[in-house]
Amino acid sequence: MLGITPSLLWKISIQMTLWLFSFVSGLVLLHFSIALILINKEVPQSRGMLYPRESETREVRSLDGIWNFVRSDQTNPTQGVREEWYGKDLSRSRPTIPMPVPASYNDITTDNLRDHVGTVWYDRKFFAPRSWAVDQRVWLRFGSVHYEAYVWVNGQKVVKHEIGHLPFEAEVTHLLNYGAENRITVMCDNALIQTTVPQGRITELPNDDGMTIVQSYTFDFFNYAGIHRSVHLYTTPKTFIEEVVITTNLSKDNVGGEVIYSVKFNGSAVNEADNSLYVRAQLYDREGKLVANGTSDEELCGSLQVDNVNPWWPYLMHPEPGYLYQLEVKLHASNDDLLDVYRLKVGVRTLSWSNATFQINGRPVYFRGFGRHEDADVRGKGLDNALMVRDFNLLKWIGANAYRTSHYPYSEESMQFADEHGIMIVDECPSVDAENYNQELLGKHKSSLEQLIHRDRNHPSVVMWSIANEPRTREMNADSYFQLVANLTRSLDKTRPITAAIATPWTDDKAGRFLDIISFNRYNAWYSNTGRLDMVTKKVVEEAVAWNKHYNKPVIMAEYGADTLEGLHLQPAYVWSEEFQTEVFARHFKAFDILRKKGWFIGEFVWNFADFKTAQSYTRVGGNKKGVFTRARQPKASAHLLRKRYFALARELDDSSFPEDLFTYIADMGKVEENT
Ligand code: BDP
Repeated sequence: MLGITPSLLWKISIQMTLWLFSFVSGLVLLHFSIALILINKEVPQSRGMLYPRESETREVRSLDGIWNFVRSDQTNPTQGVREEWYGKDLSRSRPTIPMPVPASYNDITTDNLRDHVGTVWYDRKFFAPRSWAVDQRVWLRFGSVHYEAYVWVNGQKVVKHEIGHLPFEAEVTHLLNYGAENRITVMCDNALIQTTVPQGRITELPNDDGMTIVQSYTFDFFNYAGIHRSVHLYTTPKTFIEEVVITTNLSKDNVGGEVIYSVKFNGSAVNEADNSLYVRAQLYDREGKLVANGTSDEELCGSLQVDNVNPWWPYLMHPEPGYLYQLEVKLHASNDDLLDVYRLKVGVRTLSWSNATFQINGRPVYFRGFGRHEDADVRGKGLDNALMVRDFNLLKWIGANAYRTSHYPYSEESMQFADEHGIMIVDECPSVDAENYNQELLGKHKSSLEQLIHRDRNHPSVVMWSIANEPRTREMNADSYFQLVANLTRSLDKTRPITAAIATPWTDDKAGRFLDIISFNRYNAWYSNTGRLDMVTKKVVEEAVAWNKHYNKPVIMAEYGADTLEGLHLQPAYVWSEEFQTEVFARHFKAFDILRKKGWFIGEFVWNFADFKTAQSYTRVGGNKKGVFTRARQPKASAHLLRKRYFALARELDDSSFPEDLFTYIADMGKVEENT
């Protein structure tokens, strides 16, 4: 067994203890007792998990497709483990239904699977070719399973992973039947409690049939669950490249580039004392021309010099944005035998920041972007290439240069796409609305950042780490908690600044001093002074100035917006109408232009890119409608306005030109506008 029963019981008992405690002692006492004991403990270090890529030494096979699926009885989540459902085909324990992978399971069926709380099971069969039995290793890798996953192959336990949106893998060489059929079984648990990231609560409530289990959470997006990203089998040689870490530099004039690499290998086939393995690193440009090559030192580190380098630039900041080289890493034995080959894309760029600016390749950046969600009809948070490509087309159409992966890590495929298209990413971990700071939560929060940085450290598109969204930073011990989280983040990556999207008023905030860049979320004319368009501009300016004065750091407005029902038109503007959203944006633009002149205001991010699903609530009509695009990815009126602003900013700041269709011809007026 995987220790499942104790783990699940533990989750539930912690939950109940917290409830009981808060009931008896009141919340203040709860915070006190939990908060006073925060200790800085080491977090487990991730290993391996290079994105699966084929090469002359590696094969990759997808296990995506239709799997078999069973939902457990909500009141008996551990039954399948006790009865060892993983020991045979699931269909022999329970009737199964078909379930697509990757996808969230919630919106696939027509019954109430959507609101199921607890465990569900998946299985499928696959063949392992005979050729894989010889002289290599086989790995099983999941792009992400939300929230907690337990995996068996042929009835044998393989791996357990907690925290959604992040990859995990295990070697399965010894568990496979080669030249024969194999079975993979996955149990997935979506329960969120006070010690998960993000947090939630599970309560037992009376219903018409007796009692039922209810999941609640404070965050504002639906807790979609299941096997969300691709499942791969891949092979490596016995001795293989396990890690590649890249950093890059540019000369002052951006003409000379440097790619610094560090490689780790793993392999029992190599004598421990044999430190004469070496790496041959070769860098190719877009045309496939070799531009630099070198051999590592005995630590498997080295650097490549690139003359007349093409730096990685954000979209619209340069005529050739998102320039990527290909780095070929070859691991050789001391006798020159080629052991393993791995290739990855590399963008050469530098980042720097101060208390007033953020620069890429020595040029100041002004972020024009979005908060987003991985969310769509039917597939929920499941990876969908059609949707991903459509979203990037829309980002470029609207002239955005950045987005925040609110409120969790997005797919590896989308990170690669952002690299290629020059879209800057504020990369956020899954901590949202953190509260009741406790030791267990701290450990998992830090681990989520460790896993995120391990996964995303080589992406040129990642320009900032966001360590939380809207944590309750006025609470007791928010300061020591965020100091520990920020310290860990900095210790893992010194090349990127740290931010967090904060909604606590600056007067009460205890986390900002540990950040490099202050991001704040505020909904003027929506959650405060609803409908009052005359109460936006001044308030935004005042708040941004106050944050800057208080912490003396660059400031970003990370969220602003208004729910908007597509097709609802009301003049004069009235809440929920397209006119209102457009007006709210315009009032913010005015504030941003006042703030930009101050120098330290470095970006504006609309909430949200597209409409998305939330938990059911009387404030949400079919979900959150603050999208500039509908959930089907069609523009609302505000999208056309935002497009004009983002391209106007790009022209003013980055000297880029307008797309031909930016202004619709009206009369001579239109021409005048075009020429200014
Ligand atoms: C902010 C949250 C975001 C919500 C948004 C809203 O960061 O997740 O969706 O409010 O209410 O506070 O629309």
